[in-house]
This record gives sequence, structure tokens and C-alpha cells, in this order.
Amino acid sequence: MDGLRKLSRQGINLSPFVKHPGNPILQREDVPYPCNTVFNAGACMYGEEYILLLRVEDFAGKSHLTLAKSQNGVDFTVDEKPWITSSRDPYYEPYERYGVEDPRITPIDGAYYITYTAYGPYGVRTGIGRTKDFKQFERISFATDVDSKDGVLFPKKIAGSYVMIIRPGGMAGRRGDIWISYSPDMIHWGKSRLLLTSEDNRWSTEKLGAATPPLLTEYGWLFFYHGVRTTPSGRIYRVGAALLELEHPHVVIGRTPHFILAPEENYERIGDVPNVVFPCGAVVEENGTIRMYYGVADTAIALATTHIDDIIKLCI
Ligand code: M1P
Repeated sequence: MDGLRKLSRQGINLSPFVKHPGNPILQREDVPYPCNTVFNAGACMYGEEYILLLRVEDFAGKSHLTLAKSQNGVDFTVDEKPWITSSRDPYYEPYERYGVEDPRITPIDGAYYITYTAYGPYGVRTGIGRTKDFKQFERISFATDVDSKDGVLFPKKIAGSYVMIIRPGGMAGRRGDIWISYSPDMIHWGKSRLLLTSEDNRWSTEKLGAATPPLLTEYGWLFFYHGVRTTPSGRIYRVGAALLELEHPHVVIGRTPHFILAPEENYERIGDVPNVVFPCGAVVEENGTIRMYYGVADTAIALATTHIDDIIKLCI
């Protein structure tokens, strides 16, 4: 805790992200097959390579997931064909019939777990799958029933349980708050409880949703979330962060007093869904730099960087 207090005395940075001058770094022209949009990508390192798992929307409005790889974290080469598409397995098919969306990647014990939003005629669910090589992908479970999404996994078990942050509700203009849930096996989830509510900030009065998987820091688990405010002219999606206790991740140490990433540039304000910044992946460099990959206006992908200490200072 002393370390925390010291950090908070050292001044804070109210606009901690620097947006990449080459934004958007990925657009549909970069996808080697025809598509409407590419956005909301999960991110991780795989060996020396940066990996993005892109949400690609086709011209029928259905999304699938496609891999992109990069040596420098900025210039990505997109695979020739989709990687994860709606399942044909009779168990999964009804719930993924309208597409798979918004992937997040969490490395756990040498495997890469992918959470995604399964979208079908009965609502949305959070699916979980796993890969070890970014070639073979196996589905594990649906972690939630319908109308629960934005699932992100913690990168290690805590007190013997896998831990996930989810967002029940928030559909069709209804309120949505962030919850935390536990599992012994990635299949059975429970002991769920409220974690962050939308009412605490005026910039996120409608709903919240976890953005990126929690990052392990010496001060606690740091995670980013999006918050939505409805205005007479439509919704605005912005981003905040929260710090959770290491051994008791249902305890919020603090959260940013205001949003820290917002739609300001034309590429964030104009597109299929205007005024949206929607991160699904972040990569932390050895020096503490965070590279945040975020969907912009449900149309393209942008990159912004910050330092882990700057975000922690804002949370405490
Ligand atoms: O259009 C903005 C976002 O809307 C949904 O997010 P949420 O349910 O959290 O508000 C998702 O469809 C997301 O993909 C999209 O970017």
C-alpha cells in the first residue's frame, strides 16, 4: 500500500493514452478477402509475434474471427481466410447462428483461452475456447446463458478457481453492470457477484463491459472497461480502468475518476456505429508500456499506448 500512496503523490496524467499517428492501423482494405468492416480485436504475444484476433463482419452483417500477425505491433498481415466461424456442432450452432464477435485472448498455463460473444436468435452468450498454436481451436463451453457478454478471463487461477469478468444485461437499452464469476473447470461458472456498476460515473450511465483481460501488476489486477452513455443523438462508448485486489479480485481498490480514452478523431467518430472506442486486447511491453488495440466506430482498428503506472495512479 505504501507503494500505492507514493505513486498517487507523483502527479497524474488525465489523458494517459497516445493515439498512433498511423491510425486506424487496420481497415477492411487490409483484409485479403471482401468484408464490410474489421474491428474489436483480441490481442496477445505468441513467441516474438504480435497476434490480433480480428472481428470481421461480412456483407450479410455476420461476424467471424480472423488472425493477423505482426513483428512490430503496428503493421499487421491478415490471414487469407477466417479462423473461427460459427460452429456447426449441434450444441453450439443455435447460439452462434448470427456470428461470433468481440474476442478476447488470455494466456493461461501455456494455452491461449479465447472468450467471444456468441450471437444467435435467442440472444448473446459468452463462449470459451482454447488454442495452443493459433492453428487448432477447440470450444470448451458457454460460460453464460443468454444476454451475458463481454467475458474476459484472468490469466491465472485464484484460490483454485478460474475467474472471469462478465456483463449480464445491457441489451436493448437496458442497464448493464460488470460482474465477476468463478469456475473450477471453465465449464461450470458460479459464485457470481457484482463488481462495477454503471451508476457510479455519469459518462457510463447506460452500461459497462469489460474491455481487456486483467493485467497482473504489483498493485493489483488492472483491467480496462468500456462505458456507454446514451445521449439524444445516440450512444458514446468510452473507456475507463479499475484496479482489483490480487487475492480477492471482487474487491475494487479503485477506478479512474473519469474516462481515459474517448472518441475524438474522425476515425473514432465516423463509421458504421459512430462515437465508439471498443478495446478487446492489450499487450504489455517489458518497460510497462501498454499497447491497447481498439475497435473504432465498429469499422476499423486503432492503436493507443500508455504506461501501466499512469493508469494505476489514476485508479487509486
Ligand atoms: O456498437 C458498439 C458495440 O456494441 C456492442 O457492445 P455492448 O453490448 O457492450 O454495448 C457490441 O455489439 C460491440 O461489438 C460493439 O462494438
